[in-house]
Amino acid sequence: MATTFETILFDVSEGIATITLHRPDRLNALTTQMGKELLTAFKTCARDDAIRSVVITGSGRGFSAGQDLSELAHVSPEWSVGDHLRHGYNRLILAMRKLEKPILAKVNGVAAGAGLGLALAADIRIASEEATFVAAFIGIGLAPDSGVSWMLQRLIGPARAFEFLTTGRKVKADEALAMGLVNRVVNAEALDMVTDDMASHFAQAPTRSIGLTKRLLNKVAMMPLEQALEYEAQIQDIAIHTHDHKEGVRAFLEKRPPQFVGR
Ligand code: LHQ
Repeated sequence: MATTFETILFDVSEGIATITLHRPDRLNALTTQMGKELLTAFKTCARDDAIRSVVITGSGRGFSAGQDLSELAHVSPEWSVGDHLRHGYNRLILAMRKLEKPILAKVNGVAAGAGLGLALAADIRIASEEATFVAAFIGIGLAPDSGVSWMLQRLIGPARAFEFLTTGRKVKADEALAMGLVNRVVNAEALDMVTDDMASHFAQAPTRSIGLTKRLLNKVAMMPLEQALEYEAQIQDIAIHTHDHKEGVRAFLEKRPPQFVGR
C-alpha cells in the first residue's frame, strides 16, 4: 500500500510504515504543508491495525534542518509563531508521543531545530556515523520548541541540555551516543539494514504491550512512586486481557516461539 503526498513519502509494507521527509535539496526543512502531511501520515499509522512499527527518516544527505526559514520570510505582520507551533509542530509531536506503536528515527544526516524535535519524539534513534545533531534555535535567536526542551532534558540531563541548546554546537553521532541522545550508531552503509531489522522485530512484537509501555513511560515520569505503581497496575489490567499476552504464556508453556498478532 502506498499513499501519495507532495513533501513526504509514505510506504507501508509487512507491518512497517516508513515516513520519509522528502525535500532533499533543502535538507528536508519543514514547511507548513510538510507538517500537515506528517500529521496525516501519523494519524494513518494510528488508525491502521496492520501497521505495527513506524520508521521516520530523511531523503538525501539530511534528516531534517528544521523549520524552512524561507517560509518565515513571507509571513504577514499578524502572523503568530505561537499559533504556528500550536497548530503545527505541537500537534505533530503529540501525535508521535501518543501513537501506541514504536517509532524508530533513522537519522541519516543532520537533525536541527524542529527536525531534532522529530528525532527526539521517536522512541528509538538509530544514527548513521554521518548524522549530526544541532539545536539550531539559538543560531536564529530563538528558544527551543517542538518538544525539544522537554525531551532533551529527560534524555541527556539538564546540564548537558543547557549547553547543547545554548551553544548551538554541532554534536556528532559518537558524542550523541555517549550522551544518550541516540540508541545506536552504525556506519552509513549499514543504516538501512539495522533499521529494517529492528523495525521488522517490532512488526512481529506484541504491539499492545509496546503501546501500553509507551503510555506508561509518557505518564509515570511526572508521578510520585505511589501513583506510578497504581498506574502500572491499571495498565497491566489492560495488558492481561490481550490476545498476545495469552499467546505469550501459551507459547512459553508449550516450549515454542510465540506468534504475536498485535492485539
Ligand atoms: C535550508 C534550511 C532551513 C531552508 C538548510 N530552511 N533552507 C519553528 C517555528 C517557527 C519559527 C522558527 O522555529 C521553529 C523551529 C525550528 O526548527 S528553528 C531552527 C530552524 N533551522 C535552522 O535554523 C537551521 C538552518 N540550517 C543550518 O544551520 C544548516 O543548513 C545545517 C546545520 C542544518 C546544515 O548545514 P550544511 O550541512 O552545511 O548544509 P547547508 O547549510 O549548505 O544547507 C544545504 C541547503 O539547504 C542550502 O541551500 P543551497 O541553496 O545553498 O544549497 C540551505 O540554504 C538549505 N537549508 N537548512 N532550515
